[in-house]
Amino acid sequence: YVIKDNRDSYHYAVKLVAQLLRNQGCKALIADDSMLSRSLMKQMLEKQLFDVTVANDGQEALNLLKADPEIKLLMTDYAMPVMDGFELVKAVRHFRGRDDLAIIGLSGAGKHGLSARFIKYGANDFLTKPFMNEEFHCRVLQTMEQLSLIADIKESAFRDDLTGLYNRRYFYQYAEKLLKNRNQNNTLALLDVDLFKNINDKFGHEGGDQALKQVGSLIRSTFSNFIVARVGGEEFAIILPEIELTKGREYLEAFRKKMASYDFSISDKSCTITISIGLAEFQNTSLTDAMRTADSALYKAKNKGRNCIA
Ligand code: GH3
Ligand code: MG
Ligand code: MG
Ligand code: MG
Repeated sequence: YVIKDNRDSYHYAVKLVAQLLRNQGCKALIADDSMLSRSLMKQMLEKQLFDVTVANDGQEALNLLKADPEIKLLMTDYAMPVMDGFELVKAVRHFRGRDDLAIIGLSGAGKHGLSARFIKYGANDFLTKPFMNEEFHCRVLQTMEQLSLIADIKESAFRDDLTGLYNRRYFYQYAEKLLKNRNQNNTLALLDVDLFKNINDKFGHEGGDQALKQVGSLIRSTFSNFIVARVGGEEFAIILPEIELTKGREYLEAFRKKMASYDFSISDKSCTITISIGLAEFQNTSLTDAMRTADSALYKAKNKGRNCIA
């Protein structure tokens, strides 16, 4: 049905199908006091493969949004009992940013200035009721496409492209936030490949890259439930949330051994690679401080002769 409406543009249809695939399983919420309007929009959003929930007023919608961070699209009417569309948009933007939730405001025709106010309060777009089906689909599609683009940009900004791990930027920007307001101890591990210069000398820079990729995927698969980042050339960091130092040390010691006996293959030649590890325990303190502690522990591990933990 959606495709039929877009017979005039083949390219648009292709783009649309790509976005529909991304919409699949995505949650959308409709806030509207008119039953007719709710069921019409629900049908239309289901055609775009959304998993749709409805609310009769702004307050009900706000509660649903607070309870479910998986909702990615909000379609909201202006005039509703209890809480109107403007208040809803204003309130929801306090905890759901434009990079995380798309909002389209709606209202009956003939009320000037509503569209501008919706947008000022944080909506991404606006539709006048009664709307043309094709316009409804185009606007929803475009708004969701923007959300997807933001997700793609974020993904590439926060990933290290050699290893596919999170990068330093992600580590410092997000890891700290994830740990805030938790009252338990966390362990931070800083891992540095031993004598990596020798690997580069022996196998060339490309061989060195292959080694880093393999080290990265070994770390990632072993610590799949934790936050892992490549924080420097041949340096990796792992956060083990709510895990005490003694326990953390056990995990890292097991990993150190696993790595030391692992058979790496670089340019079809087998070789061994070892790492030195610095640990720090922290609670609510800044990650930068914990990194400083882990870094001086790492320095000790190197001095102790490498392939060990401090
Ligand atoms: P140590 O045991 O003391 O850590 O010795 P090291 O040789 O590993 O120490 P150092 O930190 O001095 O050298 C790290 C080297 O890693 C230097 C740099 O050329 C290399 N390196 C950094 N990033 C990359 C990368 O992305 N690819 C490759 N191939 N090499 C890298
Ligand atoms: Mg209404
Ligand atoms: Mg280093
Ligand atoms: Mg090194």
